[in-house]
Amino acid sequence: MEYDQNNIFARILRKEIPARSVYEDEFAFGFHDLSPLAPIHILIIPKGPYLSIADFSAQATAEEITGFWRAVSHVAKQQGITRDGFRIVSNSGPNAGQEVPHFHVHLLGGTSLGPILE
Ligand code: DGP
Repeated sequence: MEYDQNNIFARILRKEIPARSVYEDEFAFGFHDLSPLAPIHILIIPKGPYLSIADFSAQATAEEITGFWRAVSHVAKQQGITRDGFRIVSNSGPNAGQEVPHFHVHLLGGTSLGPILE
């Protein structure tokens, strides 16, 4: 599948659609999920055009990969959830219910999250 330059997160990165930003640097953008599933539910996306975690891992530079995961870690600290704990989820493809075809991680915290699958 080709990367769709007009997917929602590409449009958010281009500031065509507003988002409640919590973090931005040259590699990553973090913003509140529109439909939060936990008291803290932040989406973190790389700035490059990657469909999924597999594409990101295969195609991004080492600098982009490092920068992205540092940003994820930074946002977890910024949100104050490192002491009590948090969860990172990345849906990839239809079986996981990936809705937006731009690689993203969900950072979830602020409560006891329960088992990963219900
Ligand atoms: P996923 O299923 O992993 O592709 O989750 C996509 C998430 O993106 C979902 O939790 C809802 C969120 N989302 C979809 N559209 C928007 C949007 O326009 N703005 C924001 N902030 N979040 C969105």
